[in-house]
Amino acid sequence: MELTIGAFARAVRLSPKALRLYDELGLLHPARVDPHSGYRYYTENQLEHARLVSWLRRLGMPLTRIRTVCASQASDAAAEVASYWAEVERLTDEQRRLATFLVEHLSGKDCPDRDERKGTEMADGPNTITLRYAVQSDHGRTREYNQDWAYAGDRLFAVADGFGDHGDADPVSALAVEALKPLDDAIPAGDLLNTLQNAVGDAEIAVRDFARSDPAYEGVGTTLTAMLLSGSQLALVHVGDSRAYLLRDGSLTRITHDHTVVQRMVDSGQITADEAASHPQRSILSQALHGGEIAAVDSGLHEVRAGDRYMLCSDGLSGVVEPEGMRSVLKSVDVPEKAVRRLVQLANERGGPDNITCVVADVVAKPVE
Ligand SMILES: [Mn+2]
Repeated sequence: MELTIGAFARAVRLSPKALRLYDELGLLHPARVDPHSGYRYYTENQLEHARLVSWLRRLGMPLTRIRTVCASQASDAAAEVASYWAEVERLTDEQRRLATFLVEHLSGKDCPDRDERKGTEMADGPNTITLRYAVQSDHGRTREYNQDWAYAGDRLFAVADGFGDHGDADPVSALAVEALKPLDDAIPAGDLLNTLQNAVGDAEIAVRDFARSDPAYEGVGTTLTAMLLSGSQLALVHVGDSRAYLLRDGSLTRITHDHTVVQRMVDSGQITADEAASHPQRSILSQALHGGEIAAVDSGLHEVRAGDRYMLCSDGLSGVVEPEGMRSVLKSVDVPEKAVRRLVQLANERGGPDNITCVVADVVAKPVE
């Protein structure tokens, strides 16, 4: 049965204005628009869809993800909502820590000894944070093609490692990275992490569309690890087994968790981290951007400090150069271009069994003039 927009709105407890907005956003189109009067009509079959959209908006889910949920089978949709909510909780945790820090910081503001607090990030206020960076991607010694793709700019850096047969097309990793690149020119107003997550949603759609565009592309996909700087905050998104590391005060910390079957075995205590490093199935991914299930993307916010050095790499580097080898290069080689070159060279010296891609980004504080 056909319903007028008013009747449909009442049935789903939304305003006609909200329904017009959903139409504009591509979330829910009327079943029919009268060509003469412009009146919109809906069908009863659309009631459930409308309620779902409304609930997802109440959750605060970004539009691209709502579209994905609506287009998915129920079980995939459930997994997507669960993954979205896990991200929200992680973000809330980060924000809680930041709020606690701010309360402490601002409480100390009236103290005459506040100059002693200069070691904290906020006391670096009159400085602007910029990045010095370099990127290199190399075939390695044994692969015919380079399926890695990377980008480094003033705000954005990203590494992606594509897989599957893509014929003559650019590697799928390129689709993912290109979808993020507009963020390097301008970050839309709003929450930094949400902005980056939305862009990853776009990247995922680009990869999915490509993977489904031709049966020959079945099984193609990519990892994606990316960071976006705004002010003193770096947002991080990560899916797959490329990695991000932070060198701070001389020690190297991995800040991403591999989405691999073997890492799951480590997490559940079935094998040790050492066994994982040489496990024959170590490159089998548990999450990636591809034509199938929606990926559970990890994300987080980092407060940067002047002197921090971030490094992103594909598994062609981390698979053959142990953390201590990376740390020693990152600590001793000052210029990012040279550090990147040395790391790629190290991986090639160890056989270069895979494509090798590496980004190094140094956090530099520039005094405001
Ligand atoms: Mn690889």
